[in-house]
Amino acid sequence: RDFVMVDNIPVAIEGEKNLLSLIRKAGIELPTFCYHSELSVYGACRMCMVENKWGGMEAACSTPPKAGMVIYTNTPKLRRYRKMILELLLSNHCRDCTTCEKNGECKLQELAERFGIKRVRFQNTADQPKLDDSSPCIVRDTNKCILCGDCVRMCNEVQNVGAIDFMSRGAKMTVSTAFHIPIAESNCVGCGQCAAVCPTGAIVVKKETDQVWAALNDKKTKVVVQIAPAVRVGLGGKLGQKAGDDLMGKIVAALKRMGADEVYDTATGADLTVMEEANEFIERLESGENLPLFTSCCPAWIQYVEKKHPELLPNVSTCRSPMEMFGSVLKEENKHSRRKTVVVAIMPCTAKKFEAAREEFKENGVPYIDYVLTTQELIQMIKESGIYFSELESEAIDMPFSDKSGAGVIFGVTGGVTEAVIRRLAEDKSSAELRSIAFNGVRGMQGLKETTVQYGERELKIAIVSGLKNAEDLIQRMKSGETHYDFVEVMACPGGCVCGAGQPITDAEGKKKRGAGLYAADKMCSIKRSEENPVVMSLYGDLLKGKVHKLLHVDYQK
Ligand code: HC1
Ligand code: SF4
Repeated sequence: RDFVMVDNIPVAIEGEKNLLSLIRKAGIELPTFCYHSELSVYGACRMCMVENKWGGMEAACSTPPKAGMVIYTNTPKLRRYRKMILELLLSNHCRDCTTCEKNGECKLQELAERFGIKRVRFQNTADQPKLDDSSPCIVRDTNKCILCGDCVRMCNEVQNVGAIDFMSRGAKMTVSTAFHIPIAESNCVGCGQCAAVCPTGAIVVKKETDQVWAALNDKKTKVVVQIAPAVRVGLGGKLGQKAGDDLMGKIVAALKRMGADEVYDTATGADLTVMEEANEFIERLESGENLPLFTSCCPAWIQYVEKKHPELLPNVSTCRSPMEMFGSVLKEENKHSRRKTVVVAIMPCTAKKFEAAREEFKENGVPYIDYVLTTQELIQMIKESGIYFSELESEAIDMPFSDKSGAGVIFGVTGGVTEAVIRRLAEDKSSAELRSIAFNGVRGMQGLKETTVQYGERELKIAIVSGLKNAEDLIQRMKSGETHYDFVEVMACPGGCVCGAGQPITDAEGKKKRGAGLYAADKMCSIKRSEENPVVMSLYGDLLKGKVHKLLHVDYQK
């Protein structure tokens, strides 16, 4: 077999595209800042340099493995080289680590510690640009940028947005929006994926924990919380639990201890979405108008359509996202409450913060959702409160909205919305049919999935995309007439909400576990279909009477 000698040990070549993967397979954690398997190879940080048998150095991320290669990963020359890079990076980097949002999670901090950097010999001569906190989703601090370009490639290659790019040259080089405009005024869609790949604190998720603590501590305020599908499987790795495990019961218990008055599951809102979206889809199939129907749950996707393809707005479902449907219901339910009601949504997503602040989702200037916390912020609050999360006993969701279906739960993974809608449309309600829907091509973390379903006489063509570049490619193929669909599910984050930028950062394996966790949670639900959820039925018969349009729909075209 072909192999490479890595530090005098033969390592077989098994299809690795670069030396870096081969070396990591051999159990050596080669340091990198700018390498991400889902992004193109940039080779800028030079931390992954290795030495060959002649004493020459090459970047492991951009060198393909060849049989017979002899390389060394930890020589005195390499250690000196890596320390020098770190020292230079630290020299013009803000070093207020203890108060940095990324404290404890920063790659630069981690590598400085790992390589024993104790002093920095160089002076910082760079300008100190101001913090850009104009966006409701992310905060940019260029003082902490190490120019690895991860955010630029994510925004361009994976999301096709191009809101940020390198500007200027040499020592003046920075990552910026066009003409240095605030990020909120750029074409950024708030997906937060740049923050998810940023190795330092240069781009972080915007935090609202102080406002939520204030509401929780105010006796005159009733705090009603809803928890998104993906959150329950996103905390695991961080709070001493297994990655991907469903921790909903413990989250409810933690929130109750922190002072939440009522805790609900956004999956109940997702059940309402399934009902409304399925109706809308049937209406459009009958009229033949505005097909394909694009899903509307993902606020970054909505912004993408608004900014790049406004001509497609009539095709976007008029359904509010589950978060907003449920938020409207919760505010309506509490309309006559003596205490002021604050609705907090805990989401895996940064763009939900933008969605909650949209004018469309306010009544008399008051938003249906007062605060959106990401999973990361929830973890922060649990840590702050001192709760031993592992030891918490699970608690149930509150009445009167305690029921949800498995269909609502799987919304949080790519393909989940489609599977939920197909469950609703299927005439056959047997468990064999449920299984066959699951094996019909809707599951899996691929960026594009296609399937067909029979609806009466018609064979419906369905596409499921995640990652906005994949959505763009699909739009172009539809526009050129190369393909057509009747229904298209779009989630901006590759893999769907489980991979949202508000979740703790994880690798591909961790993301898969989260997806699997939601399908396992679906299995544990006795109610499988949205239309079987008694909460949904009672809402239609009562609170939603005459208010379906007002509380569950939205017109983004206005
Ligand atoms: Fe999602 Fe959704 S699934 S958008 O990914 O439709 O954020 O989890 O809450 O609203 O239900 C996110 C997740 C979430 C909505 C639902
Ligand atoms: Fe680009 Fe998304 Fe970051 Fe905005 S939030 S800059 S769209 S990657």
